[in-house]
Amino acid sequence: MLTRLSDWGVNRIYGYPGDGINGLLGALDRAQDRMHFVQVRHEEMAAFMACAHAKFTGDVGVCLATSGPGAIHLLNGLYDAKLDHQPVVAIVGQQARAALGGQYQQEVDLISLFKDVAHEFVHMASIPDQIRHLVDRAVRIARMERTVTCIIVPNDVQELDAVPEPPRKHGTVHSSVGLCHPYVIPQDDDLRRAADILNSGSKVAMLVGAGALGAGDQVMEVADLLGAGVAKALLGKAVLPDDLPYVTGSIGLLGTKPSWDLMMNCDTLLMVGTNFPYSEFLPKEGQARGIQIDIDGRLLGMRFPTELNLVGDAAETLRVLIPYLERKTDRSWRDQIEKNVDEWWSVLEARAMNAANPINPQRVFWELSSRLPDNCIVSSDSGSAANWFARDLKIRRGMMASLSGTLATMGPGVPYAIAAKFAFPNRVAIALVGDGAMQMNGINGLITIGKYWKEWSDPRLVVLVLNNRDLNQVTWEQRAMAGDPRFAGSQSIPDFPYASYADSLGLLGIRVDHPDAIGQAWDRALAADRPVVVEAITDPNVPPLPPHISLEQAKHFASSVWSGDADALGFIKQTIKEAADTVLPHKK
Ligand SMILES: Cc1ncc(C[n+]2csc(CCOP(=O)(O)OP(=O)(O)O)c2C)c(N)n1
Ligand SMILES: [Mg+2]
Repeated sequence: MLTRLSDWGVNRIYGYPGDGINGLLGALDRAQDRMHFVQVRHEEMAAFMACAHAKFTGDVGVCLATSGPGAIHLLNGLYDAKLDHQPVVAIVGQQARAALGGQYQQEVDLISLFKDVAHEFVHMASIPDQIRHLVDRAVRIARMERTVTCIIVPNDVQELDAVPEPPRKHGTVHSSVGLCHPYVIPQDDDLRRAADILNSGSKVAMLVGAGALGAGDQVMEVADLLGAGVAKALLGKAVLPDDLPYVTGSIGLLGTKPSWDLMMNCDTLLMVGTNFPYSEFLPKEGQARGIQIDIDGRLLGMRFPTELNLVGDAAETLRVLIPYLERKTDRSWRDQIEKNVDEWWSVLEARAMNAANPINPQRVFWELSSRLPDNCIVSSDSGSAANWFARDLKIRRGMMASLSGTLATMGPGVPYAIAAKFAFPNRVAIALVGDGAMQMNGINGLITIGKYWKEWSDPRLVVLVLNNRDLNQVTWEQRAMAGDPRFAGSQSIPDFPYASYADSLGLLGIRVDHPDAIGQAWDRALAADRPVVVEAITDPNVPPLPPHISLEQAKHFASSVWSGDADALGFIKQTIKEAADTVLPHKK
């Protein structure tokens, strides 16, 4: 099994032991020259790391867990991979064949358990002769379908002699390693139709997502020709650098005002590699002519009634489309977009600099933004951090950035950063997470960092914790969506000494409770000789406002939910400050 995985180029497995996989662990011990086993604290973390490995390297990620409880623990991380279309192979143990069906200890119906998350391929080996083709098919299908696959191996099968080549007889399978991906491009007629639509529009908007990662040059060229503005779905944050004047940044609830204006005023929409879910942030039906490009035809024409749905690889499709595009001579639409973007950055700066109690979380991200090291890899988590990650960080060329986009689960921020360090030990990894996510998974991730960081050629991995003693994103959702006051019983979380805990693990902890200390804290963290936890004591009353909210709406919102909310005074003040920044002119 391990030989075949290394034939596929796999050289790292994230996992956790158990007697369901002792045969494989023994083999891993003997294969240390080829296969690195990374031991996590919890199987969910192994699955997040395998997902992040796939996200950051483009190769298949592999995780390993024992039968029963270990296998079950993998699930959430595997769904994260499945929903964000990442190739991950899960290998799990099972009780001995002779016990199956006997309500044996730790016997779980694993094929059924994994049938949804690994629906493209889940199989149990009943003899060693199957292992070669099960590995070949699991890896090939994971890569081809960009999804999760699963191999289940009963523990007694693991003890049998390997069969590197099945006997040549009826009823055996003779498989091989390797998969060459094709370029998928639309037909010429369809490209011409796309060009006609794009050439006849006068206000073109582009929306790019994770599928356009690696197509940045082509996206830029198309945007230049069409005089378009480009908004980025959350997982597409690293498609284009944020210092380009026509990049309007994120879209949606975590989005920016220029992205909102771009979508509300365009007459033509070109979507590339995105499955951004919230249609209300896209143009109204009938407002714009739409074209969508996606490698997966099943995902086309689903969020906006597009006129033309092109199946194709993002970079290659744009490359063959470009010769048909005419450069727009009227640049007034583009000029307006650039003006909006320029103003928006001033709004964000003003919002970041608003005083808060004690620290405004936006300021922490704002100060990090200009200090991001070249080629760093940034991860974030579900929570208010995702808002500031999406809006305030100016990503530059060469950087990578991700979080759990579609499942939007809490918990992957720190494990993603760990996987980034294993895949690229010479690059700086930065995890930006809330205290809830930190208590859920991050704290145990620090133990794993403590175990491994000396193996990394550049030891810098920085974890930012927004210590607001609150599950803040949901607190705001209670107020804004449900119209309820904050329910302290579900929202308050205990304080925890994140920085001193990091110290206790031999890492560096930096606790910041004053806005003037933020810059220095980042400088220290990014120059450290070991992994660092920056614990910022932040104000839970700073609202992650949706981008298009007016001052009136903000006042209305703040006053409509104030009754019974212990924090009303604080958050009304902060909300009005935030919203006012959008409408008041700014000094640059
Ligand atoms: C596994 C999981 N449980 C619950 C949620 C719902 N949820 C989304 S954000 C959030 C709060 C996160 O709190 P924290 O990490 O402290 O970040 P904050 O918003 O306070 O900055 C919760 C509970 C989720 N997305 N995933
Ligand atoms: Mg919190």
